Amino acid sequence: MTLLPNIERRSFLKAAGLGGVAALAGCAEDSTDAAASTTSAQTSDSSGAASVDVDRIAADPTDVPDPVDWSQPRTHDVTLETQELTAEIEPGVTFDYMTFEGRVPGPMVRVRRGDTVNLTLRNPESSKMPHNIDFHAVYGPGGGADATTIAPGEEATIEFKATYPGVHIYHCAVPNMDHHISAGMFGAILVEPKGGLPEVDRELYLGQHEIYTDKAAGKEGHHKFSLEAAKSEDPTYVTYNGEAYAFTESGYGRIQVEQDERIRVFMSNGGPNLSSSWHAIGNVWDKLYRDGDLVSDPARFVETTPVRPGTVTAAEIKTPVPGPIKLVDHSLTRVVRKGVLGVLDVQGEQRPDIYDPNPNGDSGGE
Ligand SMILES: [Cu+2]
Repeated sequence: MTLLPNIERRSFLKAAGLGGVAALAGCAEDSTDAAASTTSAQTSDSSGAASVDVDRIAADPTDVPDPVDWSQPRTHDVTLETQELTAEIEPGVTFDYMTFEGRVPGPMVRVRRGDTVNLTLRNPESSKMPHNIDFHAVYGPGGGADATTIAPGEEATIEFKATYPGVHIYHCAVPNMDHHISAGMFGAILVEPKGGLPEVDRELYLGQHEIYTDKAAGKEGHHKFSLEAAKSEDPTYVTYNGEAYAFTESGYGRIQVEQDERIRVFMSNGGPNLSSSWHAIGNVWDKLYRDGDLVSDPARFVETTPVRPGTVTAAEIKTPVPGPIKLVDHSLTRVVRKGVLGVLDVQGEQRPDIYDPNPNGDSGGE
């Protein structure tokens, strides 16, 4: 996969005169703000945007641990550090994220049913907030949250056995958990069944969630978390991997895949509030591991599936024809106005027996 470095992304947007999500999405209502902000100076000082700690908060969707290739129970030592980082939701729009390991979603933990996880959560001295972690793959108080609640400068260790299979979410679960999750604190733990998962050509890992801020989408400057917006469940942004339009030509670029692949996508919905109506435009969920259930027979040929907050769903697509496959939440205002769009780019030969965009052959195409 090729991803454009963030610096190219910013340069592209400045060169194109695009200041925000409204302009990118062709949204009329906020275009005044977008236009005004692009004509003002682009420095972060004058726009009110904060200086960023990292150029990129969005995890690479191809960063998935290798499949289980062992057949006896193992113990895994896993350390996760909570990191509070200022980064951009989109160019010119900064936000104070809270993360596991400085990325959204947090790293996938991948184990086999019956394995033991020795988990250390570390909260650095520089943090402002307490954090913890609730694994939905854990039998125990708070899924581990009760024993891992730590102040800045502390760490805590728990050990748990992955007794049941499935792909499950993990998230921060402190009292203000809606804020912490909206700031990025969620991920996935994949507990493979003892027989493993069917082999596929490629696996991808995405995380959808909502960001509730005190400004309109696309308004340049520093956006603060808005409790009012959260209580209304009216997010400013809905994103894959914490950034608006991250995996499109306006962001880090499309995710490059090949023709005739079988691709398994893991999609963790952190929420904190909204159910996703998950759909692949121009494709179908060929196999759907509904709600992350990896033991029942997968559903077949499902067009749109709910992925509720607090759930990781796995689904497989095939790529018989070239062109874009757009992964969306089919609550489409979130796609057009709020950022939740990721595009797979299938490279390959036309297959007119399956799809012919020009059956009369009368266009001036290449
Ligand atoms: Cu937290």
